[in-house]
Amino acid sequence: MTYTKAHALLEKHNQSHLLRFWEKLDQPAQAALLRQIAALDFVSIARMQAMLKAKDAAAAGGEIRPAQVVELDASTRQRAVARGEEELRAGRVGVVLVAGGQGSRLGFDGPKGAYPIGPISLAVLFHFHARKVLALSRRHHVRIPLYIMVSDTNHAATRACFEQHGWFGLPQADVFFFEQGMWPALDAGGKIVLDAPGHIFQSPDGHGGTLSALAASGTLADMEHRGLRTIFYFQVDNPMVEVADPAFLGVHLNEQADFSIKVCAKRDPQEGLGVVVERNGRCAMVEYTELTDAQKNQRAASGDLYFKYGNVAIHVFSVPFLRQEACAALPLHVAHKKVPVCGDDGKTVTPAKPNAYKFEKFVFDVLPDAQKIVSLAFDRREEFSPVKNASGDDSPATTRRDLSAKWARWLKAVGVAVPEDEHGYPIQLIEIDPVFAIDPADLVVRLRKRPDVSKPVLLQESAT
Ligand code: UD2
Repeated sequence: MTYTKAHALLEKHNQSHLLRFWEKLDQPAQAALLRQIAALDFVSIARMQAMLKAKDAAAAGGEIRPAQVVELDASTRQRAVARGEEELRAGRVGVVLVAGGQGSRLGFDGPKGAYPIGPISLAVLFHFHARKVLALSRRHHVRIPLYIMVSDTNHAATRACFEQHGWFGLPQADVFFFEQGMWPALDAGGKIVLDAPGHIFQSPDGHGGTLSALAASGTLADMEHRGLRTIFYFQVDNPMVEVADPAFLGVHLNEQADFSIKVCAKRDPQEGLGVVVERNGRCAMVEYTELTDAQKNQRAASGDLYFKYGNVAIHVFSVPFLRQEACAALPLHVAHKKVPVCGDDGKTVTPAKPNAYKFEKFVFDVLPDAQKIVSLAFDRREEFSPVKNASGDDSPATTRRDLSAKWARWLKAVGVAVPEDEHGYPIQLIEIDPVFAIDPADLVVRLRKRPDVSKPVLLQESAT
């Protein structure tokens, strides 16, 4: 894009201030700014501006009630597992890991997936995700592509982490990175924020950006080309996830669903999990920040929370549904944030109070477009313990504790007594590399000698 074109475009959209330092920029900085301007998505920016103008308007209307949740009995589970395994064996399953977020709450300087979480090994989050994919592909003698969504801010560092760890044993040809979109922030008057003389402030467009990014990057076409039909989707911060869990895949397939969601009982009314609801005859997700206190605390006659089940962002998508939704104009979610701005003197200032609006799309906003959804209940002790905060709930300490407890249950299931503390957690740390075993059935085959549980137990591929 040339300066003249950029000038005309910005004038048309009332954003000419983005060029106000033009004369002071050197040539590479001018070129970089022109590239940023050329990539601005003015259709979405117009929606953001309209949203700011209407920001006091009522939220989505209509009464909400909890959506139906499926709980699997033993025989339905068995049928589901058989169906899911058949899909895996046929090579029709791919895995999408969303890892484009900024992880600011954890205060970790790097992609969240590079955070060391192994209770003993301190292996990184990506290790557990990637090696579950590897273990499954070995079990089913099939290639399972792993598609990782990154953003401009962490793409290079994420790739470097995979390279540094030898792709965690996966064939490099089966690991793909695709970049999500970046969006500018707007001030209260709808103007795009410049954070340096030659630079527009931008942040990732939310995990809802997965849908457009899959299509724009050619990833969706790759999935179709490989004959994939079923995509397992999850977030980077939860190393407990059962990647491509056959029971979940199978229920999704048996129900011919477009989109499926795993849900678990919320820890407490305030836990940061959205809830799946029915509103005006369609399913939708109401994010925790959008539930009122009365709704969060409401109780059913049983004494359980009325909105008992929370979404933990473990999903299955059918590939045709991803194609259908690739161009969907998902609703925007806005947050008032502290955004660095460039003053008239060209210096960057980070304000003490929120000064601008950031926008995101959420992947679960496709729900009302789905003809068929399944909301499947699971036991959170087995599959959910995310790393969100530096300390307290959902922190590295609780995740390592929960991982260790899960693997101790596997040891017990194969007949190894594990000493526990008064809260039922193993006294010694336990860690099992997914490639050593991905479930107790695997463990019973792989464990040649009883581990000494009076010391930390680390079971890895080379161990016998
Ligand atoms: C999310 C869900 C919440 C619950 C919880 C479970 C939303 C809005 N809320 O809360 O309902 O399911 O997770 O742990 O999703 N990401 C990107 N690109 C982005 C933004 C996020 O890839 O632009 C990824 C990020 O890397 C992470 C995941 O999405 O893997 C979740 O992001 P988050 O930590 O912002 O979500 P959180 O904890 O608010």
